[in-house]
Amino acid sequence: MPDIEALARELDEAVRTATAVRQLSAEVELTLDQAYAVQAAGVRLREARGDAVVGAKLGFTSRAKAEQMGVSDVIIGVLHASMQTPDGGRVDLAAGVHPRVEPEVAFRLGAAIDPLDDDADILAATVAVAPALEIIDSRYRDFRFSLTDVVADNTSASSFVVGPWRSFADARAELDLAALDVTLTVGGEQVARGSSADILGDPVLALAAVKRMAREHGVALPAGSIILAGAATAAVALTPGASVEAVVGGLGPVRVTTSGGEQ
Ligand code: 0L1
Ligand code: MG
Repeated sequence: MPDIEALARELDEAVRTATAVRQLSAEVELTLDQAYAVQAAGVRLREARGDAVVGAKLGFTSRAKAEQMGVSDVIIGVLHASMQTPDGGRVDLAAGVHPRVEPEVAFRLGAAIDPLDDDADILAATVAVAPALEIIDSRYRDFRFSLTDVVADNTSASSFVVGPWRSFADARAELDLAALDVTLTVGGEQVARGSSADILGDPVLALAAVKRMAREHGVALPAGSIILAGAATAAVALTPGASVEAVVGGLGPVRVTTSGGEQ
């Protein structure tokens, strides 16, 4: 039986010291449920340090990424207060191992959702939508991991930036959220281009997926939760001193600059 708490401490230490570790799966065979138990234990360690849960994120939402990983379902991770950087703010790459950035769509819940309650309507509880950047940072050497490794590592969650929020109801009425152009620019150069359709075919579908995954894996969705729906392009490695901008058509831009760190 794997020592869930010890594995969580090992990954937590890797986060706090920005040090790459070997894949857990090289030494311990974890089931998917055990990998989520490691993730949950890591969340408790952060909470014990006063780092509140502020939302959830999905990974493997693009068909290409899911096929690459040989998986048929999304994965869920937890967002903490310390991970959020303000729009236009700065991310210190020295705080990570080998950070990469991806353009996303974010949603905000106006009310808490109990994932165990069949009647809890996550679509109705969603009040806002925004462009977002997620900085992922696998704690495993060379960014190589198995499905259970990445789940245990809180789906590589590292930091995130949310652009201007707008009313979800207005955005749905005025835009086709399933067909927004997405561009990612680093240092003024476009490095990736995609569509919101690359997020599960429609990023709005991420809301139901988050509720289902939260139910299956014991993730909380408190009022005000920020939901990162998933990446619209492949992730791009970050270097220090870069200005990064994602534009999600109709929702507008979101920006961050990087400092510190080495690749
Ligand atoms: O947020 C994501 O899409 C990443 C999920 C974890 C896989 C990775 O680190 O690439
Ligand atoms: Mg992501």
